[in-house]
Amino acid sequence: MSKFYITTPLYYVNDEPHIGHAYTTILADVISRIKKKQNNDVFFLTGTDEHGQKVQEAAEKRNVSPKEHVDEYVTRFKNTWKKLNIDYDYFIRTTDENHKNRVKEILNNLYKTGEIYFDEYEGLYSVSEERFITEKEMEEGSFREIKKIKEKNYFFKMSKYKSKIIKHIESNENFILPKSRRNEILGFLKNDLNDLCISRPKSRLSWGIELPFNKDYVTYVWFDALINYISAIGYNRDHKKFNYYWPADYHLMAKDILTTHCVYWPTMLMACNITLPKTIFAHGWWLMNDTKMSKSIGNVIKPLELADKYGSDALRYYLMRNMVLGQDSSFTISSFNERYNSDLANDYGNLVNRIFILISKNFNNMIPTKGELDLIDNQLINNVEKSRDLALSNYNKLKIHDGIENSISIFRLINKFLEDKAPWKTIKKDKILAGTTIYLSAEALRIGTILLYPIIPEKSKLILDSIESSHKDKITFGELKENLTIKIIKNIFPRIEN
Ligand code: ME8
Repeated sequence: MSKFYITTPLYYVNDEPHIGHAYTTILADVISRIKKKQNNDVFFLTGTDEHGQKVQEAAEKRNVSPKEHVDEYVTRFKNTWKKLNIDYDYFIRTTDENHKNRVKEILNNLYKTGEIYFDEYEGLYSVSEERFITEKEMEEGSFREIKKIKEKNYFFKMSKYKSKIIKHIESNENFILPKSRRNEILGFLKNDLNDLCISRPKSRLSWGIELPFNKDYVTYVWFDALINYISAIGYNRDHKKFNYYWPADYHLMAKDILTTHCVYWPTMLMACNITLPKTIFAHGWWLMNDTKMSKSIGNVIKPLELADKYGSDALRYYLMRNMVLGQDSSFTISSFNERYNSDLANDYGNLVNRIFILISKNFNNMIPTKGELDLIDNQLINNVEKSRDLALSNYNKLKIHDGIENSISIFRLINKFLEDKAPWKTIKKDKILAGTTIYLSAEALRIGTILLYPIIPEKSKLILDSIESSHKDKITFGELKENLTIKIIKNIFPRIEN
């Protein structure tokens, strides 16, 4: 058994969870479930980023302490993940005592070894992004509320690691994926790399982790938040656990936070003499009318509303099927309805109904026994096995949308097989022939359903339970028990009527 450690970003606790957050988290959940099925010892981490200016301001506005504010707001993320069947192993909050202590230890060590120094600095500061920006970044225009600030601060010697990080990226093809993002970071590193300001004076911001070597300052939110990936798995506390899970196999995120993860984080790790993560994977954005979905623009779709209306599986399915990993994708209600109706209601749901009705009507709710196989039967088995192998190989390459398509194509094969064999006709003359057709259809349905389990865990469990199977079972033909009395389920994916 090998270990597999996967993480999502720590979402800003102030924001209400939207489709973008849901996408990354569902993707991590799907990958975790796929890896578990392949017998990996998976650790799946998610959580919330709870310090900083915006949290402090939001708490002041609500007239509560920042701690009360985050304790209340974190439940919105936890409830959403519960509703969406996110099976994480640990939920970390940057306000956890353990996390804060690890951050302080790291700061202390880096200060002692001279990796952090004190200096006066005059520069451009983006209040909205809570960080100093370069002249070039200001000219590019994506930063708001820019002020010129002159103050004394602590700096991490990030510039010192410039050639080392370039070398690492160049010699590790899978360190940043997809390739386009890797090129983007290598392009960014062609410019000067500044040292990183890692403190904020308390006169400006008090809601943060206090610097262990100067009580008048708190830690810059990114320097604090990135450390979660190691503090959550026992860094400097549970050495055995840390050495087992680290380095992370996948840090998942969207392309908006590439620089912090591909430059700040690795250089911080280098300064601490810690191995770098294996892969940083940046997926695309969910767009609404060609603009990124984000709270500040106010064009967000709330996942809970969709999940309440159509079920969490329907939402998980749409998000996984409609985004090609790495590319942007547009969210529209009409594409949601279309996808649901064509794949889940028609191809899958109707097939489940059809097979279950055939079994209840003609075989007294029992899976029929199978007789001799003919050419068409063997063709079905071959084609289903081909689709299954393609699905597994695509899942392995993280081409989740292709893996789903291969799995759904199994249901289309079964539908066609049933049309060709018409067991509702043959049953009158040859019960064994019809029974064989129905047995093979139910068995192929079982295989397709197990393949879709990581994407739609709730509905697939209902179907598998009804035939006394489980997602852990083998996906080869011949596993389904003959003469088994099944629980008939009806209308598993009711059509969405517009
Ligand atoms: O950046 N499409 O938190 P955040 C796809 N706290 N994914 C999206 C998305 C969209 N329109 N919008 C958000 C932060 N996401 C920091 C991270 S990590 C140590 C600290 C997802 O709440 C995507 O994963 O802004 C993106 O990278 C993340 O939410 C940003 O979350």
